[in-house]
Amino acid sequence: MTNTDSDNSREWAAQAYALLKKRQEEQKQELQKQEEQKQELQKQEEQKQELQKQEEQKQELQKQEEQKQELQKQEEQKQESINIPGHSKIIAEAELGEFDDNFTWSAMVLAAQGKKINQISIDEIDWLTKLRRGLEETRKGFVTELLDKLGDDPLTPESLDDLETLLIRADVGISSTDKVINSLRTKLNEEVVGGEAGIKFLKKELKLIIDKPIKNSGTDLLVPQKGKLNVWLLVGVNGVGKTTTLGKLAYLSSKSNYKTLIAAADTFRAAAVEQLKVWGDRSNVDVISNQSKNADPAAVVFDAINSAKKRNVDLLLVDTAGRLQTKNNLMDELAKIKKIIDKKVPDALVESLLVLDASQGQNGLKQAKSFAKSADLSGAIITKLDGTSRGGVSLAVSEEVNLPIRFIGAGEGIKDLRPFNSYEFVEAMLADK
Ligand SMILES: Nc1nc2c(ncn2[C@@H]2O[C@H](COP(=O)(O)OP(=O)(O)O)[C@@H](O)[C@H]2O)c(=O)[nH]1
Ligand SMILES: [Mg+2]
Repeated sequence: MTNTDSDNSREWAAQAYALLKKRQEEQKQELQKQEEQKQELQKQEEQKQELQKQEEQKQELQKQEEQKQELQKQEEQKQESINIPGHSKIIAEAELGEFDDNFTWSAMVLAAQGKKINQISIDEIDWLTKLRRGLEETRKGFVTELLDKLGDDPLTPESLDDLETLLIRADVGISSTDKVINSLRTKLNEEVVGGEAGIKFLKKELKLIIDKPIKNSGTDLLVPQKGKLNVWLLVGVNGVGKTTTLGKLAYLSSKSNYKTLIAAADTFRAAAVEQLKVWGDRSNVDVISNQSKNADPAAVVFDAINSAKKRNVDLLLVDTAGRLQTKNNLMDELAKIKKIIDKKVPDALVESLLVLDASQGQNGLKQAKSFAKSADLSGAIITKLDGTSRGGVSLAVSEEVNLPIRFIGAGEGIKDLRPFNSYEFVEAMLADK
């Protein structure tokens, strides 16, 4: 190898080395870059995780805050229900009681109306139990004696006399009693009627009397009609249960998804508005009122109709005053309220429902008659059927005042009002235990 050759080869090697070194350097740099990028990514990943963790913590805190608020709300509601004995704002389904005679009877009444097992609710059982228990006093002076008197023997003209007395005593009224007794007498002339068959026939006759005004009205079950403003006026003398009934109706209505509004048009009783607000609050229904002294009831209704129109309300429930002493004024007032409704919403479906306290028996019936004469009534609501011996007055209302019974109340709780069902009523009134 010549010098030049070796020089050349050294040169080449140096160049190669340099090249390799450069490549290595470049690779190193590349690796470092990748490493840096990796670290960067990792850092980003960690930051992301950190952020996520923070977000989760935030949500957790928010959840805790919400839970705290919920607990606080529940506590307030509990407090509130303590303030108002017998009522709770969280209205749960009734508790299932014992499997006893009450349950069996209630279930049988439901089954007899074609209800399937999976359609029965505890609330329904609860209500029927209440109704049956409520009518116990009416029954005591009536069915129990009747059964004793009838025994298993066939009905005789004498047992019809006894039945007549018992019906009158249960406040069924003379006219209804005559009707039932005459039908039974006719039947007796045609065939032999045993005790049990007699009761069955009696139930059928009583149901016919109650059903007549309902059939005549063309409406079996009163419910608000969608797409129109339904206005239900609750009328009746003081203390019969108008405001309470209105509260229960607001609950039923809003629970059935009707947009509901209350008009506090009893402007004479200072506490009436407060009483209504408590009820409205329990079923999330707003109350339109005018707190100023001696506010005009018709003006409250005027405001309520405006609100109802704006809010697309289905059912406007109107509480009215019931001072008996100034009956003429009362009737004028009702007429004025109706006029306002007619003028502002001519296509509204107006119901004037007379509220009657069953425990007042024939006295209540007298009121009903005088109201029916002056006010244009379309239906009746019978209250306080719990614990009265005068439940029979419902029949007198149907027969003598010719009003369809639309709802019945049997207790002071929010659920203690139901649409009237003549079958259930007669079964409860004549339940044999
Ligand atoms: N036991 C019982 N009490 C009732 C019933 N309905 C209303 N009451 C009570 O009757 C009283 C008068 O009721 P309220 O609604 O103020 O009557 P209003 O003057 O007609 O508005 C109140 O103590 C109610 O709790 C019911 O169905 N059963
Ligand atoms: Mg009232």
